[in-house]
Amino acid sequence: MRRSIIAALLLVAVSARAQSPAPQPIFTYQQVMIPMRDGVHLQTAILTPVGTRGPLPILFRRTPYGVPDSAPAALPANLKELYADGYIFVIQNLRGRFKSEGGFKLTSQVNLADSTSTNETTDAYDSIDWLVKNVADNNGKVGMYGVSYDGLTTALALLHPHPALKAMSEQASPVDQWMNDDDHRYGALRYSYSFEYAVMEQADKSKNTHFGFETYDSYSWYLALGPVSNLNSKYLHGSIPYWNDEVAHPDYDDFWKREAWVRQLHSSTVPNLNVAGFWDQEDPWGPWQIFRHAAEHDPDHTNFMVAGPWYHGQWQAPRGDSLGLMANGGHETSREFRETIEAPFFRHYLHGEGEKPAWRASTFQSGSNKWRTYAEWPPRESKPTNLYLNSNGTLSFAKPVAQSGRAAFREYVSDPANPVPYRQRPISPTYPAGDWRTWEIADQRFVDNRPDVLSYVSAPLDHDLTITGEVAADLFASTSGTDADFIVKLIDVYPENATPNAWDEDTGPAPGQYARSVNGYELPVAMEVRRGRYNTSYEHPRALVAGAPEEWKIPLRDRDYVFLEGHRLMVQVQSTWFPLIDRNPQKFVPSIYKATAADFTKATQRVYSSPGRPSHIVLPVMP
Ligand code: PG9
Repeated sequence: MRRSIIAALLLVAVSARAQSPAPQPIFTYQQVMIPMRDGVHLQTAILTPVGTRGPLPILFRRTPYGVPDSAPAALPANLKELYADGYIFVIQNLRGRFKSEGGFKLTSQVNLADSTSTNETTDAYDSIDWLVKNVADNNGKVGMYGVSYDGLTTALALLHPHPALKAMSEQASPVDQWMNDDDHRYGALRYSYSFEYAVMEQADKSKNTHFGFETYDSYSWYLALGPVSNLNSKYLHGSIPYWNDEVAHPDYDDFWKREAWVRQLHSSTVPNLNVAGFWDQEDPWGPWQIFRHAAEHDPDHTNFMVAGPWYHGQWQAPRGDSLGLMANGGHETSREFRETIEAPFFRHYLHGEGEKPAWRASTFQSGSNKWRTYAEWPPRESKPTNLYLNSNGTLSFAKPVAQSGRAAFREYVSDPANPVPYRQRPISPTYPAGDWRTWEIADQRFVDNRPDVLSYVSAPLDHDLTITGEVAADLFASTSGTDADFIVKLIDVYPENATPNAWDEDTGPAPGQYARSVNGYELPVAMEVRRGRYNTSYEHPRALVAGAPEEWKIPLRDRDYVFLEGHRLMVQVQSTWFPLIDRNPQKFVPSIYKATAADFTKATQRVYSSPGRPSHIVLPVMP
């Protein structure tokens, strides 16, 4: 009896579903080949919302990753807010990718002085010109937007914008691939990423290629490979042009300076909402530089900065209620960003409705877990305050005093044959991006007890400590070798009785799993590497003097973070971070990319803590 009732109910449900009308298409789809000034045609998809009346603005995105070949059956979560306001969405493959004609160079070189050249700036210009003249029912206003490469192609339009380009939101755009974006950090090669990425984009024009590692743990693969030069001799054989360029140009030469397109930007040419993630594992730095360059001349205040607790692009995830182990105090930061910042921004400039932002910068501040707005960045009230590394392994705001009989340094042996992994092994390949996305938030206890990692810890804080602005490390350090890397991490150590966090829908496993304990969690707030050969000049590397202490200034980027009462601060120092950063041979050679296995040597690194050599972190402390 019971069974037949259930069967009857099921039958009703099934036939109700069968009778319910098929879902209505939300977009009409069109694909066109748009001509550029040199006759090259670019593959472009146009998605027009069904059933809208009256002309609409265009939202334009330019990508190397492929355009949709049909209209989406359902609205992607990140487009909900924009869709509600009404836009024609246009997505274009860059030249040389998929069915777009021409060659894909994977560089952002733009020579404004050469009127015959084509590049991403001219391609954006020509495409917008075509779109406003040819797309039905557009209102003559175009916005550009996109994350990472799509953010870069957005930002490059700033250099010579088409008059119809009325607003843009570059999100995680790189600006200078040698200095601090995907491929290097102040000249230190972001080894695994830049190699795997170049293969992904340049191995095959018609797809995104994942390099075939023979082992799951890429740490052991890269270590067994030996010197960087073996990548070409054993695997690539010169087939990936961008990788060839990288190893042909180790120093900050004209190749990289031309690549650093932001050097040509000195004013806010188009209203721009710059967006950055504080834990962005790829491009955390570029948006801040675009924001600062555009601010050089911004009389109408059209240049804005937004940052939050996000991995690369996480602000476009459905909710953003946590990042790894770090919860956001009940906030769905990604949805809130789109609803209250991104959509109103485009609504103001492209639909002429609502106000422009009243602030210059807005952040979601972790720790306090609150949205903040700032009239200027960094806020005037934030004061650079030194936090000193002491030779007994503590951290304090008091400068070290001379101590007779006690060594004013700590030391460790750095061995390129046994480098410190940058995240817990096994280290999966970068693509498809599984745990790569959240490694910057990983609990640092996994390296705490390594003999080649120094840890310095403060006493528990007796009040909340807010840092807002640029953080930096100022190390006094020496090596027994003639080249060296120093990696510095600023860490928030949670108390042992911290409250557990829930898993996040964007980054965590299936529902029903246990909340993760954050007791004693060592949460990295800022991390960076500095390569000794470039300590005094980026253009002209030089050998370090073995045993001679020198000052290492290591920028740790913009932050907005509250270390809560009861938490402790920690600083870790180490000299390898593998395979994120290639291994420094620790012996000076003209190019590390030509080093042989015999060049790699152990070295003893010292970090000083004396009145004359007071290693410290500079914290932008808010009153
Ligand atoms: N971080 C990627 C990238 C951007 C620009 C240049 C090279 C790589 C990306 O996610 O698109």
